[in-house]
Amino acid sequence: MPAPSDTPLVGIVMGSRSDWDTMQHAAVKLDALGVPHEVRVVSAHRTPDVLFDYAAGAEARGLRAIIAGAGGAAHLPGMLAAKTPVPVLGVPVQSKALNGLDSLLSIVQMPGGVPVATFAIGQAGAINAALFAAAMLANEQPQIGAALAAFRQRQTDDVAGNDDPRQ
Ligand code: RP5
Repeated sequence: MPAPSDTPLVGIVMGSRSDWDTMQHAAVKLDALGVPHEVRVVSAHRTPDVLFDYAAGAEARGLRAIIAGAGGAAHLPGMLAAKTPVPVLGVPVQSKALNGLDSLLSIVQMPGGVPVATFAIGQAGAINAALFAAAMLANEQPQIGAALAAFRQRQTDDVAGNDDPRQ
């Protein structure tokens, strides 16, 4: 069993600080599951060179997945996927103008050959991207697999133990 390490295995990136309200939910979930991760603002449009540098170094730094959140013309996940072999999990941030439909379509409609695994708009997508990243790591990192299994069991028990909505 590999020793737990603080070296980030997952990168959480977002197009703007304003995306943190959504993306913090991914960080909270990774923290809860004991998945070492880092968090950065990387804008496809305002700091494109930073995006390219981040993508270029991601694999060599040991990142096993990148959770990328962006809103509106949400090009960050797709451009990362174009520049790194590390799997990119895209989170459409709920935009003010179009409620995140613009974000969703910008992220999900990738051309064949450059995949981005796209999650739900907003908080649910951020949480599920973190759970998915943990699942990707579970086989090789048994402590992460155990934390994920325990979370799923708690979730099941919570629902099963509160099955009368009147109470
Ligand atoms: C995108 O534009 C960001 O991902 C963010 O969701 C959106 C708005 O950014 P701000 O104008 O709030 O910085 O690039």
